[in-house]
Amino acid sequence: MKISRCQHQVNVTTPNVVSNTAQGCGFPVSKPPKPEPCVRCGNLVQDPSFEASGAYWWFSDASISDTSVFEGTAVASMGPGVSSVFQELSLKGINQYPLFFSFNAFSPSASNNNGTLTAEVVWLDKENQAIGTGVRMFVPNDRINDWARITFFTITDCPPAGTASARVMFSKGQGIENDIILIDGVVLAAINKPDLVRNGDFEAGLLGWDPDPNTAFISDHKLSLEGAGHVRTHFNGTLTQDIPIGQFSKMPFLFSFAVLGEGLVSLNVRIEWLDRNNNAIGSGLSISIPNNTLPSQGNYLSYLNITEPAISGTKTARIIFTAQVPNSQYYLALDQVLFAPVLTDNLIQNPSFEDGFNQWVQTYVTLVPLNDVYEGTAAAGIGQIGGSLWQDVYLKKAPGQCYLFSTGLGFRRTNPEATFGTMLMKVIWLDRDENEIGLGLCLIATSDNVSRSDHQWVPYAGVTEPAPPGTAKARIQFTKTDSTDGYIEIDNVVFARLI
Ligand SMILES: [Ca+2]
Ligand SMILES: [Ca+2]
Ligand SMILES: [Ca+2]
Repeated sequence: MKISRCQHQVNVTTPNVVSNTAQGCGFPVSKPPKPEPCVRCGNLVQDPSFEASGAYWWFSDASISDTSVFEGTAVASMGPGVSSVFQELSLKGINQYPLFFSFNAFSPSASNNNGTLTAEVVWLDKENQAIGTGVRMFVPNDRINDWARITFFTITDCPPAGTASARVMFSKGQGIENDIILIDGVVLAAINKPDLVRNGDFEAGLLGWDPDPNTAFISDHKLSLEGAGHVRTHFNGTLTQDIPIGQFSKMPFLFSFAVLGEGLVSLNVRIEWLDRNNNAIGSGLSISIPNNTLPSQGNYLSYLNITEPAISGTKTARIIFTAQVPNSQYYLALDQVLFAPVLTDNLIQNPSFEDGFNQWVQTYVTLVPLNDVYEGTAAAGIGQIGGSLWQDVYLKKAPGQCYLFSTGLGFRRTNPEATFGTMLMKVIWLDRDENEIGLGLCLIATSDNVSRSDHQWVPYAGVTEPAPPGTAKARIQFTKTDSTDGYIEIDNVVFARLI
């Protein structure tokens, strides 16, 4: 592990950070901090992709499998029946910051009843006693299936004083038939602030949310991604929440949600900045999901974005979901909305290929202008001969800092026997002369992407190691091998600092 500038300073800065966070979990009372937070910032999970034969994980009725791998060459396979997989990890240097938590789940089994899944982070003191729960997600038993992979995103609360380590644990309930749940790509990394959304998981009905008209977006309990509640609409309409962010003015925000659509439904999502009189004074984010994307997904699809920084004078952020549901036989459902302050906006230029390949460099990549892209009107596609795509991103004061990387990958086949090849996604550190000085992250999306649909989007996410001394830029690079009748598309690329 490289010694970073930040790690040298941990002991020096810890008292300040703790006093900042002592009042309500890092919410400053007056001015927002302009932190150079000196926090252990990379992925805290050891062997996050189960590539080391489970050496760092405890398995009960689980094993390492090579079928339907999400990332790398191996996955944790839970079941049949009751199973648990967990790891205890040190939180040294986390300084009571909350944690961003992500993982992917899928089932290779045709069973529609693979058992329930809980995913939790438990705070442990130095005697290894549980002293609190950071997050506990419940996934209903018919949610994880062989239709589509689901990438989950959530944020814990702040570890209480005295927290020394954390237990990250997945627990699967009894299903029927050959019930299996695969887990892969686990990310647990410090984030600047907790989630600010009220009732973002819709477990308390529509508390905190404003549907318009009020027949749109009703509370529902039959199709949840997480927990036992979500919202669903069979009509055109909007769903809005206003979030006071006066104390976080000029900060960007991580924004995430998951959406399920049946039929030719589309969704537009905006974040607007409002002043003290509730007048809109700017836009932080606008994304659109075209009407062929969700029906081919066959399950919830999650999105992860970073807003522009809130503009001066912003007191409130307004989240606005606008659903287009042209036929009441169709529906659109939402669950698991997150909105949390982070340190930078999205550092990728033209992240969604809405301006073609402007800012990107590519070899054998085609622009895909279809109405089933992940976001907007276009994606970048790499086909049968393979290809590569990259962008160099300027970084400010990078040494010692870590960055969140995420993207949607679309697996499109024109033949049931198609292979997709392998997509490598790398973050490479560059010095000011563009010499390559280190590898920050490498994610491997494999060809073994068994799903029932001919086109499906799968979100990938990872957190880099700390950038080494001399880092001035990062190259965000995608490379795909050749394949037969299978294409992998790229859309909605994110690279930003969480802490
Ligand atoms: Ca793996
Ligand atoms: Ca829910
Ligand atoms: Ca796009």
